[in-house]
Amino acid sequence: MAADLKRRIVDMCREWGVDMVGFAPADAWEAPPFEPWPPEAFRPKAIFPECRTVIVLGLPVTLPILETAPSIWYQELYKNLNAQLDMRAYQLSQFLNREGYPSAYVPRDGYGTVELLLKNPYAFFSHRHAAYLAGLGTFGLNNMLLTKEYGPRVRFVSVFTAAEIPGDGPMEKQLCIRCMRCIKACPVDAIGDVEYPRASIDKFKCAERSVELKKRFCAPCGICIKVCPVGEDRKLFKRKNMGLYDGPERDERLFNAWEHVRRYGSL
Ligand code: B12
Ligand code: SF4
Ligand code: SF4
Repeated sequence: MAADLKRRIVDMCREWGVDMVGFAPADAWEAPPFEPWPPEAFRPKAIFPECRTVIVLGLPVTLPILETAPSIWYQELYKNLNAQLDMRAYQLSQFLNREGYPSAYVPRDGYGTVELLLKNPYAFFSHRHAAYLAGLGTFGLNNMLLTKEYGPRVRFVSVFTAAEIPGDGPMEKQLCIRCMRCIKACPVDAIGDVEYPRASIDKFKCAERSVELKKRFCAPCGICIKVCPVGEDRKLFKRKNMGLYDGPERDERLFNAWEHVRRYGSL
């Protein structure tokens, strides 16, 4: 019964074009796999007491678009993915409600405006931790969840449901290869503390940069996810050789194309 429901959810998501789907038992939050871990009030059962399973959906950030960041192109992709994630998560929660399992989705972000984050840089629920417990990936030094398929170039959304569905995770193998590219590339030195299995970042420095980029119509920054070598998407786009960016094989055509994009539609 539970396995059948799981299959129906996965099939429905595939039809929507959402290939990345994971399931995490709500109880998994109560046994922190590492510290720091989201405090009690930030866990699924505290927010939605009926919750038994958290279903996480992920959509990839297209690498060649992200490479132009900060740019209007990446900003538009970011908005597009956000809208799709929220829509699919809502639809999934409604499907589950119709099936008789009380369910509610959590929006992909959950803050009014980035300026608010300068005072309080938290959301009421963390999709990264949900994706980790759902077996979709592991934390990288850039503080993002790295996936096998797209490295950190995935955005997530979650659905809380009373349905008890078998879980998928967490993933055993650490995906971050500790190359330090994200740390070196951050323009405001926001990534510093390199304690494994996850690093913490200076959320305020990063949020300040986002506020500045927003005024120029090219937020968010995204540099620490574009420079990460992890992800099979690099194969498809022939970007596995990181020397294309900063080695002797540096591809000038790419740099010219990014500069072109950045000259238009933003300040
Ligand atoms: C607030 C926020 C930001 C802020 C703050 C940064 C941050 N790292 O939290 C700003 C604007 C700076 C930001 C920037 C970015 N973000 Co952001 N962001 C969020 C958001 C809305 C909430 C994160 C959160 O508060 N989680 C809740 C807390 C509990 O988790 P935590 O912050 O990890 O807290 C831990 C520690 O800080 C510690 N802790 C220590 N003391 C305390 C005290 C308290 C009170 C708490 C609560 C915790 C705590 O415990 C926690 C557990 O380990 C999430 C969406 C979401 N709702 O999950 C997206 C999200 C994390 N962002 C995302 C992305 C991609 C980015 C950017 C790359 C920008 C971009 N889109 O291009 C950058 C990358 C910055 C970086 N390297 O971390 C993605 C990550 C996808 C992935 N693959 O991992 C998310 C999940 C959005 C999404 N729906 O996909 N982000
Ligand atoms: S999003 Fe930009 S400013 Fe924020 S941590 Fe990543 S590289 Fe640094
Ligand atoms: S850029 Fe390197 S160090 Fe940073 S998260 Fe990716 S693999 Fe890890």
